[in-house]
Amino acid sequence: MNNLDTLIENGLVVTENETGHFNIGIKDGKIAYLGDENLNAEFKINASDLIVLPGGIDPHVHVDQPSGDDVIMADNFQSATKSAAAGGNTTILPFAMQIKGQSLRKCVEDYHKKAQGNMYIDTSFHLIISDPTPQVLGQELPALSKDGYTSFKVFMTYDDLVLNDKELIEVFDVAKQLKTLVMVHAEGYDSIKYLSDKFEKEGKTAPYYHAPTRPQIVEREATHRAISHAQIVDIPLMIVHVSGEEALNQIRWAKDKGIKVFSETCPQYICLTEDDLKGLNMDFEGAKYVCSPPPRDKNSQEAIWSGLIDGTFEIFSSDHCPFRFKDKQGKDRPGARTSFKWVPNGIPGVETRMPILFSEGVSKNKIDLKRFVELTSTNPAKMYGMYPQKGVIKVGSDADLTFWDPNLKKKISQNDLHHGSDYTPYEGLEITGWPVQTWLRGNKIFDNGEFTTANNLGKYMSRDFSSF
Ligand code: DUC
Ligand code: ZN
Ligand code: ZN
Repeated sequence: MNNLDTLIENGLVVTENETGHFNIGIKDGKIAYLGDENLNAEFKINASDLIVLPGGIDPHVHVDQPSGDDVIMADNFQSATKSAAAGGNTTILPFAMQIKGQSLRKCVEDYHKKAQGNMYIDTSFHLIISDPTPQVLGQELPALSKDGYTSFKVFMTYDDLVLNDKELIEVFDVAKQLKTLVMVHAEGYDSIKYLSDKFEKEGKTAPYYHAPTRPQIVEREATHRAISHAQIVDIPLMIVHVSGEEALNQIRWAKDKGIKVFSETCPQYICLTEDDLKGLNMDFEGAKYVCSPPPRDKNSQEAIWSGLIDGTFEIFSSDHCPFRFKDKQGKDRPGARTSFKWVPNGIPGVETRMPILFSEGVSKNKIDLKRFVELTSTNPAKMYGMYPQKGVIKVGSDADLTFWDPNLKKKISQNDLHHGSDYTPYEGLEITGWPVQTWLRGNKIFDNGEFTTANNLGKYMSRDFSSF
């Protein structure tokens, strides 16, 4: 073999088939060797105290997404990908969100303009379909799927995004023809509307009331409805950001029947509860935790863990959707202090997703390293058509690697994070096990708190179809 560029020696490595101490050889940005030989290389790195895993793939993040007239998302592509890299990720999948009336192609072009030259790590877009016109369904989606946009999200709630049942079924039908994967935001519009109006009339307007106006039953009903529509059309479905036991039970029910339903959950559903939305004393502090679906209770956290442990969930994503807290164009937008309805929905989390699952899951012996890798990297790669280029340490794959120090203990602190938000909902959470280096296609991009490459090494990836 020609000289390797780099040999990473003796780390504890999770490969496709086993977990053990191996040497990883890198040549031209790809993994060129995996084994125990001591080959020649320009650079040799001793990783014997570290765990070396495939770079994280966060398949559910929102970046620079229009969020209403007077609201600005806290991250652009530069800050989001920087923050993601520091959190051990080498690929993110943000959404290109269609605004009603807009051509999907134009929407995608706009996001490319924002991302181009501003990516620390690799990036690929899902589409959000808010306006399934005959032109979108008949021409734009087929053309975009050919160009590698092979997944899209639809919403069952929000005034500007909601699709009715007929529209959902029509989109599902097109997905079937194109073999693309549909992601569903499952919360029922009409029940949320009824409950929010009722709570507002009763003067219950603090940020906390975001949670009881979107209770688990609202998510459970929509999850069941989406699954039923998918069953009628006969397509696989991805239920995103599952928050609690009730929706999870619908997914288990469907899987037991042999219906192809996949699902993801997120850090907020194992670390936060709806009590966090109460803030200090039912005050505006609770807005820091407003996201949809909202965090639930301790029982639901346990249920979510059971799904992470037993394999029900395929993916652990962040649903990073950052707004600044002390900002009139963020959580504190006009009207937000008069009703929970106006508080922007979403919390930051791309940098803390993997440390949280490592610490709460691996360090506390709830899941092993193999399952950690599946949930945070391999399954996202397979689900969204990037495997085996991404998501695995294997000869021929991109040399996207994260080095973990399993013994490093540190509390999560806003001061240490790189996102554009001015707070983290996980402030003070003690973490055991941090990513200390991130490598993108053979380049060390992050090393113990320092960024070691330029901010434009990331590439846009067009994707294959899901191989799940
Ligand atoms: N859905 C998301 O996926 N992210 C943030 C807000 C929302 O409703
Ligand atoms: Zn959503
Ligand atoms: Zn989201």
